[in-house]
Amino acid sequence: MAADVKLVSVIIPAYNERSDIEEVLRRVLDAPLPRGLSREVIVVDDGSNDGTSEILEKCAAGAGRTVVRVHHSVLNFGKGTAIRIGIRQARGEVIIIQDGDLEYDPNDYPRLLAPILAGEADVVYGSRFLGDPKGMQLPNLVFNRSFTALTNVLFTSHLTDEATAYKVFRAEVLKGIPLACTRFEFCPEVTAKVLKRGIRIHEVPISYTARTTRQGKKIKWTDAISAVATILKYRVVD
Ligand SMILES: Nc1nc2c(ncn2[C@@H]2O[C@H](COP(=O)(O)OP(=O)(O)OP(=O)(O)O)[C@@H](O)[C@H]2O)c(=O)[nH]1
Ligand SMILES: [Mg+2]
Repeated sequence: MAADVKLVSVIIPAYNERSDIEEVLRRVLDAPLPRGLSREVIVVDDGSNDGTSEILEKCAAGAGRTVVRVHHSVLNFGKGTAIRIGIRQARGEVIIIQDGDLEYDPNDYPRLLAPILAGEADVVYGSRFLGDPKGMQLPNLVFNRSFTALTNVLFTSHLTDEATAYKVFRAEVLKGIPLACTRFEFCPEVTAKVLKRGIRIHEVPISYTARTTRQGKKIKWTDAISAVATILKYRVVD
């Protein structure tokens, strides 16, 4: 049965994204949405100290009819904390997690939303590997592939891209899953908890153009260790 969706909440965690955040917001506000849907945008600026906060205030004020709410944290608490703050504030029936950089393309929203609108899925991941990922560094590629394989073995799933940032949920489902993540463990924690609840993750192909650490990528090899520890932990505990 088709889902009754009117409002899509786009949650953007952002930390020191001075060079990209204005363009990200523009693309999010301009992105096509299926007929009848409107959007709200919740940016969680996590103690940025590079001018991101000021840019966000200017953009929010000039956003026109779309609601853009900016939450400023005093300190840097991490991407996972920022997403949890965004989830609490979201009022839409569907939640899209949108990174605050230009690696992912908001033009993919209709494709990401389609399975939920058709009533075929509660959770949709945008798979970079079903699309044509550009510029992904070899260590990231190897980790993403291996980590997805590990997830599939642990949870008897058939994912092609667990660590994608484009994760879309029916809000009711996501709000019903208690999360404890603070930094980059959002992805493995939410994946484990969704799969453990017997909820199928539907994947659709997306486009992706990676950025490098010099261009602002913050995830580090230590986050890979943390991801493995997190997925193993939530295989065992709830
Ligand atoms: N609020 C908040 N956002 C963060 C933090 N660290 C990273 N981010 C945001 O999270 C997003 C992803 O960070 P990246 O450094 O690009 O890492 P990535 O490889 O794309 O990471 P994932 O897609 O999360 O696996 C970007 O929008 C960052 O601004 C943080 O400490 N707080
Ligand atoms: Mg990124």
